[in-house]
Amino acid sequence: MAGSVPVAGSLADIYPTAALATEAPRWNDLLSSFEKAYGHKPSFVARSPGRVNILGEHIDYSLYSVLPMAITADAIMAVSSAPLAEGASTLKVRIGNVEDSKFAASEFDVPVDADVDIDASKFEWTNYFKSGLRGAMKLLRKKRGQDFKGVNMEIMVDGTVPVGGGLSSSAAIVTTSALAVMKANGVDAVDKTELTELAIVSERAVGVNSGGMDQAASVFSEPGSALFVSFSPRLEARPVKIPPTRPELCFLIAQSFVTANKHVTGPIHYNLRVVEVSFAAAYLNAVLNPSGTRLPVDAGPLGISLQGFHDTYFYHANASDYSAAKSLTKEEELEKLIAVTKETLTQEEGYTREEIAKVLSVTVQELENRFTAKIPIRAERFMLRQRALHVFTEALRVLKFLTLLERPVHNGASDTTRFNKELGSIMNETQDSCRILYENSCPENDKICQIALEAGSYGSRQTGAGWGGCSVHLISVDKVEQVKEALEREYYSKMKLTEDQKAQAMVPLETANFTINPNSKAENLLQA
Ligand code: NG1
Ligand code: MG
Repeated sequence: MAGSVPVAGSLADIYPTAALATEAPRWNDLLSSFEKAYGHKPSFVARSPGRVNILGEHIDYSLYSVLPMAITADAIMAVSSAPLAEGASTLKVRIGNVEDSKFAASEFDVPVDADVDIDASKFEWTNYFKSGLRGAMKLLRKKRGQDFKGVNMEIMVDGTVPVGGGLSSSAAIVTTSALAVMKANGVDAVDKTELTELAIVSERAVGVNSGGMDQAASVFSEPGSALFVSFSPRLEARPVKIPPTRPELCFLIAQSFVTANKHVTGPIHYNLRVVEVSFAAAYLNAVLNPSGTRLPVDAGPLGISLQGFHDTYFYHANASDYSAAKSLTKEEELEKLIAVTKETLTQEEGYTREEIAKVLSVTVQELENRFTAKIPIRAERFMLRQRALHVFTEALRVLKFLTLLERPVHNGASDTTRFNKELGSIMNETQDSCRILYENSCPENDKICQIALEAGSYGSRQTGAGWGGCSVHLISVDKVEQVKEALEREYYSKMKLTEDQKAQAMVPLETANFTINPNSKAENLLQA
């Protein structure tokens, strides 16, 4: 699916009707905060949404396909720009946030002849803008020549995606920032693939070595659809519609209010997983592929991935036993990889650096230079078996889920219930796999899933990076209230929540209208 980012005509092009009553005043607040801060009107507003991941958890950076969808919550930025003074050596950015008590305004200068400097060791909200700026400037220089200098910018931000909640607040801000910088520099049609790729690389500069799911969902999603995103052999996204014959389905998002901060816990959580799956790819390659085989360099954070191992493995299998391997479907390939992983990575207790280095025929120092110098982590043992098994089984679940979701219903109610149960049980398997094999769940989300299932959810799982954040539940519309009441009674009522938190705790997304126009630059919306 190619194309460029559309210019929205009005807020009604962007939000579902039900959201307009709160969005219109919010946009007006943004515009008046801008004027108050800078003394004039902005020239445009850029926007990108958060996302919820339906299926495919922690496999995007192994370059396997995932199934997220955009949500209504988003980041919006009002922007104005001014040309640089003659001979200026820096461009100036002034940036503020509608919630200035939480996100303090700041000003900074960026040398016009160097990359934007980001100190990833300090957690500052403006780093996300800086990373979008840095990526966009790189792209602009590629297009317009290395001496392209950019413009001064004034920016006011408002975000409604909860931070650390697994709904991708970071990608929403990075993508909006990149879009805003492109537009401020006169690019009117931003190519979606370019924007996504630059947002992925930009976000890594903030210190999280993420895959590309969030950025792709933020840029490519279409109203009323989930999105099937593939990363290999190249970034591709296509909308996935739930057949209109199935209006009974609904996804409910529930917050745990456990905040995961990847910037603090990266070395033992997210970034460690990235290193573990890259080790697993190298290890499986060393044992299972002909000696001397090198994995292809790819878009994974460390330049190799389990998908790269996958392709190489079947390439060699095809070469040596053409008839046997040739006809495997994607599903059968994954089944085969699950079996060989169980036979090859037998150590339940994990692997030490020494053990991995030995199999890769390198020294421990060389192993560290290659893998952990770029992504610092803290661990003595690496759980290669568990992590690889999660990735391969999860990749398989995504394919099965997609087939089921798009299958037309033939026999009315009985078919429908059966399909919904099957879809739900795939989500439940994902939750088990995250809890047991990938170890990225948390007791609160396990509890929330259990409560929801007992109250009638078909399938319940933590969504996003995990170790907190939110969960997603597949429910039939007539059971939503029942599930919400159970969660209220058994989870939320036991916490001290603010009114805002209470309002955000549970958000149902009906299939008929579960996404919004995802990524729009809106001009002349001052009257909206
Ligand atoms: P969250 O933390 O939910 O925004 C992260 C990664 C994704 C993906 C998921 C796990 C970032 C920006 N995004 O998402 O790429 O790996 O975890 O499936 O870190
Ligand atoms: Mg994020």
